[in-house]
Amino acid sequence: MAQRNSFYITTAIAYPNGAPHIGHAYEAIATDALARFQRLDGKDVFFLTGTDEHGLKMIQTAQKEGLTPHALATRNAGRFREMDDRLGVSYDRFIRTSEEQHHRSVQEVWKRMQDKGDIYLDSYSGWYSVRDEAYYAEDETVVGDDKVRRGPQGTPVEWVEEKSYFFKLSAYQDKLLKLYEDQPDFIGPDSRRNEVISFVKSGLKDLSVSRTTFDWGVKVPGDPEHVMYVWVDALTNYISGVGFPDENDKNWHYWPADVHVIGKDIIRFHAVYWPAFLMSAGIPVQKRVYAHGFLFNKGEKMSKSVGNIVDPFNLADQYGVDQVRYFFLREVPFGSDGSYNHEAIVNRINADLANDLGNLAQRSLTMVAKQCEGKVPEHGAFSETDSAILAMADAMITQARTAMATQQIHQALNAVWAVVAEANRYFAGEAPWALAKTDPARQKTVLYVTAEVLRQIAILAQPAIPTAAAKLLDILGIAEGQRDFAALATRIVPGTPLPAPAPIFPRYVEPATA
Ligand code: ME8
Repeated sequence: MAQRNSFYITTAIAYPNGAPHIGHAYEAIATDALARFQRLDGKDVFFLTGTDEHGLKMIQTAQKEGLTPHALATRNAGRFREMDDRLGVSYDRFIRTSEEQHHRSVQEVWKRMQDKGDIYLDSYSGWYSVRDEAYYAEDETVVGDDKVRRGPQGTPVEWVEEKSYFFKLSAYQDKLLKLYEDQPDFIGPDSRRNEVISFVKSGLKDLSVSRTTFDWGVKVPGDPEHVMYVWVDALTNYISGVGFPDENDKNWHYWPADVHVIGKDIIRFHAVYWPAFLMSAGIPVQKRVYAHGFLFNKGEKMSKSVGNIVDPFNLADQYGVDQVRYFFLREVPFGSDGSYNHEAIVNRINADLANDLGNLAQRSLTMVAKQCEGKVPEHGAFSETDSAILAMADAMITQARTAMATQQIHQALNAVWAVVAEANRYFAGEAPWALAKTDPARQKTVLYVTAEVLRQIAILAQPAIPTAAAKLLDILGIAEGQRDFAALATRIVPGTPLPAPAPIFPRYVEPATA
């Protein structure tokens, strides 16, 4: 059983058949923001990510590159880990499905499903998409003008006919429908929930769960001629990641996961197959699956196979890590598709980060440094406008908590940046620069209120922009132990000495063209 205060969150595990692309970066950044938020909110968080290394797609790419699948996986898993580290993704464990412990975990799940009577041997004939690593019914495929038959995600399918073990998915149709009914939060957003419910209602067929034509995978216990279908193996990572099959493992208490964050193309695997496997194996099902949308580069769909990948490392080098994180999290409503381009990124950086937040911090704290002896100023009685902006800042945490509980990351950021905008109006309206001579006591109060509002903004901005928010908290003189959400209930302390205000966000300037 999960301990009361724990929070377990996962990303999908990526196929390391190529280098990570921006879709992977997006999922990692968003999941990281959700994990950081819960950590700051006092939860004991476990954040799992990793790579999905078996299956035909890996074999075929490895063959093309003249490598073994394991060598290919090792090379690219390293790149995924580097991407996470580069983007400040604060995972607790990076799992690779080629790990021995994971193999034991998958075999244990298989044995339990078999003991339950849910696995039987037969033969499969039907359509398979290597790119999706998915079986499709004939009526889910169409033959295009180019004579190529494709599945529902638009990827080519091939005819497969071989001896195979099956999982009695059909026996779980009613149990799954009951699960969706009893736990209305099981699938988000609602559009995906509806899609899954209608898929399950349309009737579930038993699922082919082993292959005999290749051996790169987890062996079926007692029948080593078969390797398991890669999705049985891949989904099980979520429990291997917290110690399964060792239920005495120190991390097992995190299960069931609070949320699996995935892309919309793999909702069926997570919301239909995975809970069915878990029910069969007698393991509690996850609490929630949340599917984000797809990112398009200027409106064009990208993928490793299509070839128009945008490299997340380049993006981070060009714009900065916090800038890229902020852009995707604020710009794309989490759950919807989004597109991005250079102008949109630059606009967000310069308007929201450099101008609205960076300049406000710089201007107000420079004034504090020069005119208030470099200490958080003492304040007098608060005016109505002071109280209004403070109340607005105090209200952010409740809005952010509500939004983040349902993965509405953009809404949490909207709430914070609404306060940034209001703080700018407050600062302009109160004009503290003009008060230095006319009413120095009032100037101090305005600068105090501004510093306090900036402190609250910085604390709440940490999940999205961890490095810049930490810099802002540094120049506000906030101690390391005073940066979590519990500290929002306090106020910045007058008299605290402040370091010289260093800039937080430089403006983005186009590189000079030769
Ligand atoms: O699906 N925009 O791996 P994967 C946003 N191994 N998200 C995207 C995207 C895009 N353009 N392209 C991909 C797999 N994703 C399986 C998962 S989990 C047990 C196994 C997302 O490398 C995609 O939706 O193809 C998925 O959540 C993740 O990136 C990994 O995709």
